[in-house]
Amino acid sequence: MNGAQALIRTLAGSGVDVCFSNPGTSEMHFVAALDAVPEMRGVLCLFEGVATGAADGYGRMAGRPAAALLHLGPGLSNGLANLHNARRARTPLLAVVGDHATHHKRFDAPLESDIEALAGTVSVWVRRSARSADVAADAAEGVAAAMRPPGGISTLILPADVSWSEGAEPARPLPVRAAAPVPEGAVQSVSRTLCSGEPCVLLLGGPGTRRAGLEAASRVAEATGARLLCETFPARLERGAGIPAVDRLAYLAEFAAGQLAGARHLILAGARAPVSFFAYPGKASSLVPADCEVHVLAEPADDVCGALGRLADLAAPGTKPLPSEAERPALPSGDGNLTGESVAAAVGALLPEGAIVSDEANTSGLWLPGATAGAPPHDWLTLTGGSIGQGLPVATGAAVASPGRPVLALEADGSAMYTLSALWTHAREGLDITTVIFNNRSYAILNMELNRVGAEPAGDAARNLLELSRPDLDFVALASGMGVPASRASTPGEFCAQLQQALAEPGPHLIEALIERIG
Ligand SMILES: Cc1ncc(C[n+]2csc(CCOP(=O)(O)OP(=O)(O)O)c2C)c(N)n1
Ligand SMILES: [Mg+2]
Repeated sequence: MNGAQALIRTLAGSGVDVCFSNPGTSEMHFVAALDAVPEMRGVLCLFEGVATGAADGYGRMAGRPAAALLHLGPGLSNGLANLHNARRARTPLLAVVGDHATHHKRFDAPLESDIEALAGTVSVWVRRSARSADVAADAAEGVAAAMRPPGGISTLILPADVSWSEGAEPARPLPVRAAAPVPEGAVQSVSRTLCSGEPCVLLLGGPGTRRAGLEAASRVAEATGARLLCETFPARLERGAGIPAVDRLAYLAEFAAGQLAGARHLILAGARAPVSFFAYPGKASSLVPADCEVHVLAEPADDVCGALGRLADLAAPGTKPLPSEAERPALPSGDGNLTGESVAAAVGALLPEGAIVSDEANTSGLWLPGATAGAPPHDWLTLTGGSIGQGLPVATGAAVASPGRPVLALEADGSAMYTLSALWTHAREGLDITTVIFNNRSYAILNMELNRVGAEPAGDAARNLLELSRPDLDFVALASGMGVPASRASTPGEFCAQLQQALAEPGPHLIEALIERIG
């Protein structure tokens, strides 16, 4: 068996059975080996940022890594922005980066580059396999490292000769370390703080935004009066009717300050102490109020939900969680102008049970949390690292990980364009993804930020860098050209009819919602 075959068999045996791929010459033996190992599903992505974002979406939903197959340093570089988002999401993910054959490297051929340096910026584990006899054991170690709580990116660098040389055999999966339990003293200390009568905020992050964490946290909030919040961009937030609701910490620092105002104690459960997204002249970077003490109940790598459960048993014995009520907005109608608000109402009215929402709606998404709070239970995946171009790839991977669950990609126009070729993979794989493009023909948020950073008011030259017009983007044509059936809506009535139809039919659809920008 050659190295590539042993590698793929090892991955499949370790539960890594999907590989989002954009291969090149140095990965040809890996590609050829896919026919020998049918347990591995290769999914072609037309840009590496789609492959890495898809592996992120897959890992968030499956709780185990997908592989992303990338071509040397340049392929990895194209994938780095969404690996950055995956790192922030703490997604288990295995990047397999092909490289030149070992003896070829010293010739400094055109694609030669420092792959270790590039991988190091996002990875918890990096290994260059030296021999085909080692590659399977290396892969097993990489998978275990990616799975180690809190989860992260492992990068396996695979020289072409390691792939093609014989003498390899598969390796067994390695055991994965469980999340560390939080010491009893820490749980007791936080419980005393919560029961002190002083104003407390409990900030959830990481695994704490899953149902078990939310239910325990809700009990604590009910019993002690603590305010409940979660991080601004959770990797995976379970929400909807029957699940306790939690507000996300606001993106805008001035709103976040309002949410945290008056807190004497900030208790972190899988979240980090909140900071402003950007610096603004004369404003603080830390969002922790001046006289507020920070307590860590659980680090992201700890057993966050276990700690919250034990905390609830101490601070809230006998108290039940407070679930969200089932409640949907009325289906908007009529032929007025479509707005972010009416799109949100339609999504809230129609969101199917078990849906997975990949949310990169940006400014147009302001009304989405409110409109969907009482919809049937669903998962909400957000832009964890702030690097736009994540939404369509994450939807891809979430759909591959969760057959039978409808996926809704709520996508701003500017962000969509970074990784639009994900649509082709939606069509190629027949994925049940409905993409809604919020087309406000603008980098709207940057119009807002221009004022907030105290820059000069926008002149024509500045506006020229913030408006997505001249020419207008035609998302119906773009989607159709990649095999995704598409339509355009400019009124609430049109949008509702199109969304109903898209959700009713299996397979990918795209709706271009023409809306005004806010702000
Ligand atoms: C990789 C990356 N490049 C650039 C940016 C800076 N950026 C933040 S928001 C934004 C424009 C967003 O426009 P759009 O997606 O249309 O959302 P809107 O603001 O219109 O709601 C840009 C370019 C970023 N966050 N990430
Ligand atoms: Mg926009």
